[in-house]
Amino acid sequence: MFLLVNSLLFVLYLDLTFVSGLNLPARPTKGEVWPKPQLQVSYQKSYLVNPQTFTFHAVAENCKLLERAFDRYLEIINKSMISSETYGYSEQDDDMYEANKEFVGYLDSLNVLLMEPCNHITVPAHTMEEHYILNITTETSNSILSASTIWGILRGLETFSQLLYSTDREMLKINCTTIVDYPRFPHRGLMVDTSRHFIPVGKILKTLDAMSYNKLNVFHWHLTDDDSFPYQSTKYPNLSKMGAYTKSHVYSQSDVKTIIRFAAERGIRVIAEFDTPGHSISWGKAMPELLTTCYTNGVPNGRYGPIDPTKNSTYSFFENFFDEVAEVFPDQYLHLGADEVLPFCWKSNPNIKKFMKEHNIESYKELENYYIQKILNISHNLTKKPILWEDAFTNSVNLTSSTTVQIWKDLKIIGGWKRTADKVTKAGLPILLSACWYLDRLESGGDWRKFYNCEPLSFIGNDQQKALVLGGEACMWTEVVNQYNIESRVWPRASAVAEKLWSAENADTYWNAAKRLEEHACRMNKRGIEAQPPNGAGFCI
Ligand code: CP6
Repeated sequence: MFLLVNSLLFVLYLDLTFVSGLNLPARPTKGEVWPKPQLQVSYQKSYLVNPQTFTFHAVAENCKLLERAFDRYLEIINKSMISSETYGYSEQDDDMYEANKEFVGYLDSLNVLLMEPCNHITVPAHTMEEHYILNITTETSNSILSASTIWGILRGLETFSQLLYSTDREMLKINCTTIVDYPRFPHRGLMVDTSRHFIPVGKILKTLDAMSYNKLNVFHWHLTDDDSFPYQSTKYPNLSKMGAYTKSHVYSQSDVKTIIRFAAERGIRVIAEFDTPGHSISWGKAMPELLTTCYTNGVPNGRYGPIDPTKNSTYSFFENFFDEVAEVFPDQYLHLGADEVLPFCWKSNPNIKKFMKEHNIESYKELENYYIQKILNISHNLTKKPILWEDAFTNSVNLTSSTTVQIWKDLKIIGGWKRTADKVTKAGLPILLSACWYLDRLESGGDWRKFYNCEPLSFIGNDQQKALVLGGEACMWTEVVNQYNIESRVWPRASAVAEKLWSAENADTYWNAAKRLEEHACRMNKRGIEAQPPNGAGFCI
């Protein structure tokens, strides 16, 4: 009896810790890399590094992007020192950690070998090459970071900065190691909604910095939605003048340029999303004629619905608008939204009914298709590659393989996201996965586990289908998030997604990852990012 109760209690305890995420405190690692490199061999030998005098040395190609990166990482390395208040916190631990290690001297500089010139490069692209090799050898002058492209060097500098750890008030340490690293997926994104709450430029830049600490490479900017229109258009300035929350809740053209340049310097692409025909009420503040007028009992009721797909003026407007957007946002991809189109307002409007009859359009889904085809044509004519939320595919819009489908729904009763992934890739379309990575849903401590356990290739499908998975994005919708809680809401939870998208499948166990994430969150804190503690009780040094 006693045994039975005891084991029952034990099972219950395990179950509780699992369900509630009340994890045992995880001791942070020292100098482990997040996301985990594809291949790393470490040796029981270490260098001391003096952050005051350490330098990078470009041994081949050099350019502005590389010089700027050196400056950034020297500053980061300077911030990696243990803070003087916590020095001496647990010397015994350090002694144990360092006991078997042989110190082979001082590492004064790192040779950086960039093989391809980068003077002509302004922004990264979907096809960017990010492979790098980092070798911290036992021969002092031979340590080298090499890559064919500037993007690979940026990833390698991040890794190098993470290898440095501190146990001492004056010196950093680095273990001798060999790393060969490259991403599993080319598209590793973070989506931020700046319509439900305006996120100031400074916060966006900080987000981009934190993205680079996690080797994320796409900033998906959900610029507009029903609630506000913060993008200041050159051609149509009234859209933000009337559609933004206030005249200061606006991204000017110069703000946008700043964000794109700042992102590019960190190897991050900026993909703009202008969501239509749903989620577009804010466009109507300046241009009500773009929206469908809703009716009750045959008379306009003062409300507006989705974009009005029946008017020619709608399409000439979007031709002009997207012509501007195509130039302002240099990335080859453009997100056109097309999620959650509600038919009620269309149904109520007699002009829409009349139009549908005249054009033999038999359903509201068909009407939605009619609109989306036209918008896709506009984007194709601007030589942009469109991305749409999955709703367009599910509503059987006729899509060609140049359209990427972003999966965000995970309805278990109809097979969840895996079923959708199978269907969309069977149709030959590239996909991005977001369904398991909704950052706005915050659960109690340790909830990065659910993000970490989501495997993008775990759907049924052949190799050809799996090859269509471009990657994925963590999504930060901002209905209940603003500039004051966005940082701690995103980090380090999005770091879990970053590792799923960069590192090899099954690169690490959850428990080992927990210790590494503990160090990584502290590292982000040291660099000024207000990352929340990922696992439960603990402390940073
Ligand atoms: N806004 C827009 C949203 C969401 C979507 N599009 C959304 C829907 C459901 C959840 C979270 C976010 N807030 N424009 C869907 C892509 Cl659970």
